[in-house]
Amino acid sequence: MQPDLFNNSGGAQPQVLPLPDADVTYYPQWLEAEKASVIEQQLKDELHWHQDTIKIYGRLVKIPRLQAWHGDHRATYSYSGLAMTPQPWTSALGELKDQLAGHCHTSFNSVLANWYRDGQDSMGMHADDEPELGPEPVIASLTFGQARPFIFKHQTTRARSKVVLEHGSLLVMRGRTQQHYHHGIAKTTQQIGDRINLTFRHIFFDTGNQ
Ligand SMILES: O=C(O)CCC(=O)C(=O)O
Ligand SMILES: [Mn+2]
Repeated sequence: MQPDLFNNSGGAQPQVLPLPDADVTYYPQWLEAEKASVIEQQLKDELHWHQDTIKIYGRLVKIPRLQAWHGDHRATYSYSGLAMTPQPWTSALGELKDQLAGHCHTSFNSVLANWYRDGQDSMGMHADDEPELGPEPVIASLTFGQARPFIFKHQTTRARSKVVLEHGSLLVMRGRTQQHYHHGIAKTTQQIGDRINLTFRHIFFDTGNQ
């Protein structure tokens, strides 16, 4: 069992997570619950959801969740060996992007959406360290629906810890977090509801028009 990084006694207060070599802040209730529920439904209805197949040890397997990739036209991105061309911003995604840009003092040009349909949907441990994200990416992660533990694993010490990401919460990872940690969402045998997560990112291009 991983120790919890967030002690919820602070209510809606943001908390810098006590992770060595990282810069991660958790904002519970960044979106008010009712507003988050309205947006969750819009995301389910409007995003370009699909389930990709990837090759693992020569075998084709479906990834255990639905995904959608939206963003500026040129924000092509490769993820687990898949090249993804973004769908256009929906109005819900565009509004969130602008709000998050103000909040994080940075700009985002794309968002990866993941829909975990139940406890068997998951995301393996990984870092958001693709070269097109730059050396110290700012990743803004919004959660809707079922709360699930987000696990961190330090790359050198192997220390594991977790924060339960709640409905309407925001997690912002910056600095050298991706260089030092892997993160992921584990499967669970518990009967749980579905969850949508959005990770807003900035993709850099080599054309000079960043
Ligand atoms: O679902 C989550 O909270 C994690 C998503 C994630 O790590 C990613 O999209 O790269
Ligand atoms: Mn990630």
